[in-house]
Amino acid sequence: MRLFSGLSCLTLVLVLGPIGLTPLMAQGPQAWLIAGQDAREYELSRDVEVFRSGGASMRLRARGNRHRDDWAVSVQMIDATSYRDKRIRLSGYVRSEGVGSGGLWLRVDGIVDENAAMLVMDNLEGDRIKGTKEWTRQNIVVDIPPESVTILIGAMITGDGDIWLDDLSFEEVSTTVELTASSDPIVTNDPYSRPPGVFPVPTNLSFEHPA
Ligand SMILES: [Ca+2]
Repeated sequence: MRLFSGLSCLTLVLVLGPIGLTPLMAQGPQAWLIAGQDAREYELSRDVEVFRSGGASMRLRARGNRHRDDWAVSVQMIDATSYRDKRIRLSGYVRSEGVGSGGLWLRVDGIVDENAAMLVMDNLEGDRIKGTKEWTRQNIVVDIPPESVTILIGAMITGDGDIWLDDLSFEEVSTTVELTASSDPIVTNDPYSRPPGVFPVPTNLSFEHPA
């Protein structure tokens, strides 16, 4: 277990709102929500003009000129039960225009000593897309601990600009595939309560379905 030192404000704030992730505002593609302390400064939508495949992608856009340290995430919550003790790879394609930074993120929440805990977190810090960039593949590989209850996946944006996400995949991989983050639990003082809106399996990963 570790303290908050060295963690980004993103991690800290998500921990403070363990799984509630308020406010959750349904604006985007089916099964996707926007969250984060600055969520109102951003807009989540399904974009039918810019996409990598099919006829739509997911877009996160800053409303006006944002501060460099503002951020928001898109999120889908998945039941972790069937993924426990497995190595999972989340991959997808990210495109950006004038963005502070952006990229995939993944977090695994669960129960430790009957309290809510963040078990694994990877937001590709240091490896995010910046500025303007065409479709770029990103990967997150983590082991899903046995205490896991929910897996949260999505894209994050900081500062100004737009990012798009398309063609996500979420799959079990061999343990020979290198991890991008390891389990480093942060346990809260709050009892775990299961959030609403958890999907049994990853849903609408190509963003073809509108809300
Ligand atoms: Ca698509």
